[in-house]
Amino acid sequence: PAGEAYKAWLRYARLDREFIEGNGYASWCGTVVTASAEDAALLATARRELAEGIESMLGRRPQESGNADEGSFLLIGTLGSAELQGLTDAAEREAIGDEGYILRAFEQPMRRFIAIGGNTDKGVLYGAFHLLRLLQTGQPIRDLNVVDRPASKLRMIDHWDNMDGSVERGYAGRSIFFREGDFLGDWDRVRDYARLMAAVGLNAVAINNVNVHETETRLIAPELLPSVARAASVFREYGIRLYLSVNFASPIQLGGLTTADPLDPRVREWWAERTADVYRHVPDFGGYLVKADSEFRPGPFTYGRDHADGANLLAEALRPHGGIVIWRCFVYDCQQDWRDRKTDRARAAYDHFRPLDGKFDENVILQIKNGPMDFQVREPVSPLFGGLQRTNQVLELQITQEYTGQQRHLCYLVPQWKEAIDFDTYAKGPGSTVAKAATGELFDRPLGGFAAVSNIGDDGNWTGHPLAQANFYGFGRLAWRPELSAEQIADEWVRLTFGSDPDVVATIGRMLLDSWPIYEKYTSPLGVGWMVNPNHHYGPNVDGYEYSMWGTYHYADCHGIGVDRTVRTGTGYAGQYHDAPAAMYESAESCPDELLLFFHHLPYSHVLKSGRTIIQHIYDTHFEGAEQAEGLVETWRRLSGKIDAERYESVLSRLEQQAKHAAEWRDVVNTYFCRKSGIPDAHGRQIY
Ligand code: GCW
Repeated sequence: PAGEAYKAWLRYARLDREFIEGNGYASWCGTVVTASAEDAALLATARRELAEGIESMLGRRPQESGNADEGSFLLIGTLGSAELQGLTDAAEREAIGDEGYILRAFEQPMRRFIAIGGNTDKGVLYGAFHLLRLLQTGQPIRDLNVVDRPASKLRMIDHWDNMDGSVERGYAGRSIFFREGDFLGDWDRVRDYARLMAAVGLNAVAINNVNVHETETRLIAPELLPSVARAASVFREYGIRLYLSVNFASPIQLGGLTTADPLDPRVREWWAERTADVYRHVPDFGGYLVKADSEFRPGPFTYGRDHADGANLLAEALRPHGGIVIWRCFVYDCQQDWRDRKTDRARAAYDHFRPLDGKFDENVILQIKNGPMDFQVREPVSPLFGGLQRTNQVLELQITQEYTGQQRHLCYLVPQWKEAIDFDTYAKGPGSTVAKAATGELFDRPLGGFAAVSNIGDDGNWTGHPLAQANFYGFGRLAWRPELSAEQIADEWVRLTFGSDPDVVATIGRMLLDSWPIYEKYTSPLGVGWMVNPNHHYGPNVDGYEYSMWGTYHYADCHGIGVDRTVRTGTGYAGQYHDAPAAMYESAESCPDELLLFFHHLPYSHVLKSGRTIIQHIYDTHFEGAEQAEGLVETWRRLSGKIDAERYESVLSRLEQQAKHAAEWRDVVNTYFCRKSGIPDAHGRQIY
């Protein structure tokens, strides 16, 4: 594919000539000098990226050789090299760690240069992308002085790609990795993807679905490992480590054993041998990602063992090679009885994993979804963050828009993620945010970070909806620096993707920031989830999950709606939080409106903090949300002529679909609650 949308945030559009001169870009960027004792692999990548990016923006390819003694140039290299050694001090070298960098302008008598230095070549690569981003967004570079490092070690993308080429919950075409049971072999596309990842600081990728089916089980078998190695080598060029999702029952399905019992010596030996073979092919292999005892996937429960036994089995096999196990906490009873009001799916992750805190090996990380249910439009934060103190953890987010409009609706998710990341667990008193728990800072854990389910596929624009690229970009930036605001990220992304015309920047920025609230309004009121069609999860269906066994109820009847999750009269879920948030959620008075029905079952006439009743809130937000969805179409139309036709039309047609579909949501939800409650709309609007 070609075209503007394919280039995403690496568009490197030509900058205005006057601007280039005014900012001195050309004089700094005429030459790239690479300094390093050994020409480490990622330095070559960094040099190539700088040369190509600069050529595209400035119209002239920089020279890639030259010395660092005189003239003006970019100087890239490791801080240990002769050329960069004197430019920084021990404190800074320490501060940037093994993935960070310094980016600094020097004006000296014989020479002026911008140094991009890291302790490692990987740091240099991230520094190069940082400089390119500054140029692309038109920032001054004359007095550059940046000292930066990522907040966390693991910044990972999980693909739910199957080897037949399909993508579970994928809304942007087919897999870029697989087709018909084998690797697709389009390594150029994979490389383009690796560039996009590295440019936002991501350093890990799991290429296959956590639901590991028969063919995918063989990814660790001898016949597929050469292709795995090929994929790994492409990602390696960009500092990204490859991981595989594995099937817990592999010893049986692949190894011909009669058991996969984690404590059985033959099973341990099998994993040790298979894993050693994986490392023979991929020496820097990242490790295994595992979904076990969840939604019919095999796991340690079959053998009466627990999740620590299961995870530690794989940890033992990976440890000699420096690999890690990422073990998912998405474990719950998916065949529950609605009459049983004590079983609450929201409780499940905490109930399963909290008692195991401290039992996991050092190279195990527990991967916890942001909310206790499953990537709904609005959920509270999983209480497992703050519940675990002696276990490595990683926050799992969903970039692919399974429940948030499936990339047909606009829904910029960064504000939602920010709420999760900034949530205060109170695990060590005030200030114990999820960000600190996930990075490992809170309890001084050796490993941690952020993972998210990819929203990309082989569509020409990667993400189906061109504006959905902002979510992928935003995840990478947040994983690098969780303190960034949703506004900053939106602004940066729009400039990189559409240029710096102030009208374009302001308009698209506003559209992005408004989009999650709009989506929430016409879909899910007050923390109610799951009002979607079963299986594919697209479109309104208020009782779609009400009468099945997945534990996803809202209990709406003619009197009221919501799930009582209080300690006093409900499932007790609210008590899984530490004191302050537990007390806030326990009482309907202090529970924030947007989560009220997640924690409480209340009559339709209950008055919210906003002053409206629940039923009136449902009507008002649905009318308002559908109207605002229409407003997005109008807003976008005003940008006609300012955006290339391909992207303009593609966004427009999706916004039009969204507006129609939002009206359907409005009508289905409003009429359902109007008939259930028998209470009319206070404003007498037409309800179908
Ligand atoms: O959100 C649900 C999805 C499943 C997914 C599962 C999970 C990969 O509907 O498609 O399976 O979560 O996270 O394991």
